[in-house]
Amino acid sequence: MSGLLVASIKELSDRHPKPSDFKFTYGTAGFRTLASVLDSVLFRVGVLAGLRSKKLDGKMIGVMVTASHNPEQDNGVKLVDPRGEMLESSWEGHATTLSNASSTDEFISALEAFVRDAKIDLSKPARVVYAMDTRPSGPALVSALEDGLRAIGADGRKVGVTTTPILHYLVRAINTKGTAEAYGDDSEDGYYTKLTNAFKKLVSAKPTPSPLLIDCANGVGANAAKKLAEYLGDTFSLVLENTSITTPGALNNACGADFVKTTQKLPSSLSKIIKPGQRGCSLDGDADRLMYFLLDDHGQFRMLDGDKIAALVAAFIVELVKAAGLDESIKVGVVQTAYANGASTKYLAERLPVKCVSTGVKHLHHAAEHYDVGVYFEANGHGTVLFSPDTLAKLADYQPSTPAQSTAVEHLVNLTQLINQTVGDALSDMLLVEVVLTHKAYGGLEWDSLYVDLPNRLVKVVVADRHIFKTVDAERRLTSPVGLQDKIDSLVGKYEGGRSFVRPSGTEDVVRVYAEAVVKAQADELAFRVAGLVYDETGGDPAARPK
Ligand code: G16
Repeated sequence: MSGLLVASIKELSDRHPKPSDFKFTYGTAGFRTLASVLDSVLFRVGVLAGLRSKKLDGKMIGVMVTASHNPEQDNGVKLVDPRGEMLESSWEGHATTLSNASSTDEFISALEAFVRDAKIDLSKPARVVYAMDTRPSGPALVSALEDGLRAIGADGRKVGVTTTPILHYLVRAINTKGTAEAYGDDSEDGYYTKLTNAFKKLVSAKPTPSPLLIDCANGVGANAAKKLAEYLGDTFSLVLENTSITTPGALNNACGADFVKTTQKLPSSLSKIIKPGQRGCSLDGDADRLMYFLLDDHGQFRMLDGDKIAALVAAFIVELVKAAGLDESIKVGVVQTAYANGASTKYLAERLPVKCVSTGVKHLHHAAEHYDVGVYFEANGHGTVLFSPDTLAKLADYQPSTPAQSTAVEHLVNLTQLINQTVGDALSDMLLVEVVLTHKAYGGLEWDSLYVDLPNRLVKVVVADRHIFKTVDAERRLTSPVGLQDKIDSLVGKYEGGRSFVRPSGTEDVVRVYAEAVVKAQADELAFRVAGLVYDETGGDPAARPK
C-alpha cells in the first residue's frame, strides 16, 4: 500500500479504536452484537467493502447496517456481493481477522498482508452502496462506515433507511444496468414498480384478495409496506399495524416475525383487531422474513411459517411448469434447514427433491442454485425462489402449443419478476403468497391444511461460551462438547416421533435448541430437557436459565 494510503487509513482508523477484550465474528448474517461496541467494526467493514469492490474490478458492493430480528440495542453489518448475494464465504474469515486487530498499526499490517495475499490491485476503482434500518444507533454507525470508505478511497452511494432486500435488489440492479441481465431500475421506485407490475399482471382477471393485516415489527418494513400499498393502489389493500418506528424500544418488541415464530402467538397489539379467518402476517426488523397467521373459526391461532410458504409456493410452481408443458426440462427443488418441521419435509419430499443445509441464507441460496427452479425457505420465514439462467432463457424462448400453455408460461415469467431473487424479501414473498392463494382460491385455512405441523418447541440457552458447540450433518448433530450428542440421542429415543438438535446461534449470544414430538406437551418437555442438558454440560449463565 502506498504511504499516502497508509496515512489516510491510519488517521481515520485512530478515530475508531477497537474496544479491548471484545472478539468479533462475521456470523450467520455478518457482524451482529450490541451497537455500542460496533464503531470500529463499521469503519473496518467500510475499508473491506472498498477492497472487495477493487478485487472485483470496481463492481458495486453493498453494505447493510441492521440487526434484523435482534433487540433494538443490537446492531450489525453485512456485505452484499455484486449479484445481490451474501459475501463470498472465503472473505468472512478476512472480515473477522480485520475486525479483531487490536490497534490501528495491527489493522494496517493485517490489511497489507491481506491485499498482498488476495492480490488486490489497489489502483482499481471501488464502489459501495449502503443503507440502514431504523435503529437509533444506525446514523453513527453509518458515519463510521463512511470514514472507512473514505480511507480506502471508495465511491459511496448512500441509500439511507431502507429494507435489507431493497439494498440487495439495488446492488444487482446497479451491476446489471444496461446489460442483457438488467434486473430493474436501480432505485427504490424501480423496485416497487417491478414487483407491483408483476403482481398486477398475475392477479388480473382474478377476484381482488381481501385486505391483509401486516405487523410491521415497528421497523423499516412499515415505511416499505406503506410505499408498496401506494404502488398497489386498488389492486390489493394492506392494513398496517406496529408502525411506530420512532418509539424507543418498540422495534421487534412483542411483535414481528421472530416473536410470532418463537412464541407461536399473535403480537398482542393484533389480537384485538384480527377477525377469525382474516389473514395476517408479520415482517421482521429489516423486512426480510415473513410469517403468516390467522385465527380459525374457534379463535385458535394458526401459524403459517416459512415451511408452509415453501409448500404452497413450490406446489404452485410445479403445477405451472407442468401446465406449460415444461415438466421434462425444468425441475423444481426445495432447500430447507434442520428447523423445517418434519411434516413439511415429508409433504415436500413426496412431491419434489428436498435438500437440508445449515442455517443461514448463504447456505440455502447456494444449494437452491443447483436446481432449475430452487425454492428455499427457513422455517423462520426467510426465503425466496431462484430461477437459473438456463430456466430464464427457456421461458423466454419457449413456443407454447396451446393457449393454456401460453398462460402458464406467462405466469411463470411474471413470477420471475415478482420474486426478489437476490435474497429473502418479506414484501415480495407476501405478494407471492397472495398470488398463489388467489390463483388457488384458497383462504388461510385451506392453505394451512396442506399438512399438519408436528408440535415443536424452540428455546434459547445462554451459556458461558457458545463457540464450544460444533455441529455436523447440516447442524443436526453435535461433535462438541464431546458426549453431549449421545445424551441427547438417548433422551430423544424416549419420545414418540421425537427429534431434537442443538446449535450455536450466529446472530445472538445463545445456543438454540429445537425439539419436535407427536404431542405438544412432549415437544415442550423434550426441548426443555435437552436445554437442561446443554445448561448442565456447559455451566450456563445462572441468571439465564433456558427460556
Ligand atoms: C439471519 C439469517 C438467517 C438465520 C437467522 C437466525 O436472519 O439471515 O438465515 O436463520 O439469522 O440465525 P441464527 O440461528 O444463527 O441466529 P435475520 O433475519 O436475523 O437477518
